[in-house]
Amino acid sequence: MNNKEVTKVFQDIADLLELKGENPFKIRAYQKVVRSIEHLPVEMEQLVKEDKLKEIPGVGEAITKKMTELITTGKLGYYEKLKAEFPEGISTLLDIPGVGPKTAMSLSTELEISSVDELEAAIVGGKVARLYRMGDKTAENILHQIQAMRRKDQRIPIGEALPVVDEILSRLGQVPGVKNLAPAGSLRRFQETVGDIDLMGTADDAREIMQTFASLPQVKEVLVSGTTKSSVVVSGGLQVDLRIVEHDSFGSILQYFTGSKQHNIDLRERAHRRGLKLSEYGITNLATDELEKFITEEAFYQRQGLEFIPPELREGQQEVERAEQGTLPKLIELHDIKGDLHVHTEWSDGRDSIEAMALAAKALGYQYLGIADHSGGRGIAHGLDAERLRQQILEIKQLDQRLDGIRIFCGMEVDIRADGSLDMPQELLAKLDIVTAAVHSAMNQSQEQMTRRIIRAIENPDVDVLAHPTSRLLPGREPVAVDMEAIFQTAVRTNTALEINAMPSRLDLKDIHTYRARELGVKLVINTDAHSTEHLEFMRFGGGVARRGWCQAEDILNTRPLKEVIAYLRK
Ligand code: DGT
Ligand code: CA
Ligand code: CA
Repeated sequence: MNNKEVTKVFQDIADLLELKGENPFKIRAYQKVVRSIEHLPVEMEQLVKEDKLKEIPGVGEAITKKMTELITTGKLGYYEKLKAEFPEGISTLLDIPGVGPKTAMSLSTELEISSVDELEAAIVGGKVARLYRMGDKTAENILHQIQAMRRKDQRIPIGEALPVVDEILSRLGQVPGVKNLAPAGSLRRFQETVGDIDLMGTADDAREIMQTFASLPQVKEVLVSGTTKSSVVVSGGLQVDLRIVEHDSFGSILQYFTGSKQHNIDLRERAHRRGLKLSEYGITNLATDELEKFITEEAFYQRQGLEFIPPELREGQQEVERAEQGTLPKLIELHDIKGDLHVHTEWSDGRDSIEAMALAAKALGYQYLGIADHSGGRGIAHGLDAERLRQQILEIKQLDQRLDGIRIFCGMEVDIRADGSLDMPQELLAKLDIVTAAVHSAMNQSQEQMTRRIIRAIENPDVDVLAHPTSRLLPGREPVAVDMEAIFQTAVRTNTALEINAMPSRLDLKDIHTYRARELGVKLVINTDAHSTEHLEFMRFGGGVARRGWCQAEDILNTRPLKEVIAYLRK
């Protein structure tokens, strides 16, 4: 049973306990567990084997027992019993935003609805609106939520969503009287995929910006068109919501809709203990019923005695606690990056020349660039054999002499063969400034084989960096089966750097792996894996992953100036 399936069961349990009207603390305990599992960098099956479930935050004796039962037998008696107390499919209904416990109960008892499809049919057939206290408007709202949920099921990689958002924002920014404009939601938190896009803004005249929004060329369908909120679907099926509020409330609304939901719940509970109520409108003093609005998020957090929490950290982990102590990390910024250590050229499957890549890197203000064309191993187009690598080294050295202001490293993205050996003679690898190793074939080896294979490569003294460690692709290709914890521990021991591959279809390491690797002291490097000069711009995506992994500049090798990188590579 994988972590996702375990999450689903514990989420269901929390929902059903809520339905039952159980003690909120108990429900909260299960919700916490769900969150912890979502952020777990290892498979729980492995933790069961190693008797380490208790190390998961929020997991005590009782939950350990339940998890063990579920993971080892595939079933959980407690869950089965709990489910039997309720009509079938009710937890599915609860997954729909806007459907609370009461509604779910009456839908399933009075209309015998047990699935989203049945609910949709019932709404369209007018049955739901006729339910006691329901009415047309509520029923229609649920229908919208179902449609939005379906659209959201196809999550879009952030690399596809961000350019669309940039374009929309630049157009909306031209509307007169628009003061603030920013993305919120998962996109702003830099999640690797987004379900929809949430935009926030303030304007003198909401109607004008809303009109512009609804008539953007990207818009395929207008779902809702109002003065405070509009929703559209753009090409590619992505839903985009725009909310416009008064200038003085921008901080409040941006904070609320940036989420995450878990982060907001943590904040809300903390505020409540201090006599404050949080909402999208601001902070209400419960004693006086006075509402305080916030122009900036900084002021919003400050009012609660908290340090500003960067969006990438707002995932309901330790961030509120750390903000209270004033011990949040100073996250890495794009301008901290001093070079890129993994790019391709026309020598293998890249588009541009070494010189063009070097000049583009220099134009970005970089101090160094690592050329890393493919080795000729199986399945890689135009990979270099030993002879061509020798020629390339010569050419790079000449070019490096000729070009001022940027150091070009001789490197290679060398293929890790199925047995963990490298696809290039040792005497040649020893000539390179930097060797980056990567898996490109035999991806469906067993976890044991794959782990042994990658560890052998990391232990190879010629290897400086392990590229895109899990080989996953977004969307579509699952990560290879590999024991990441063992990889991280080996990398620490051998002082081998692990790559955060910034290519939007990779983002590999991903956020939770980055978090764990950093925690263990693994040296990390953010590379774009650029196959053309434009791809050098992918660095922002890798930066987002690093920030979600709580990385500071010092955790990332390529924030170091040239001298330090050379020293590191010599070791
Ligand atoms: P997504 O769209 O699935 O990629 O993820 P988000 O985080 O963008 O979620 P979305 O679009 O449903 O809502 C945006 C943010 O708005 C969310 O992160 C927190 C806030 N929010 C929305 N609905 C609720 C709610 O019912 N309760 C709370 N506390 N916050 C909400
Ligand atoms: Ca969203
Ligand atoms: Ca949304």
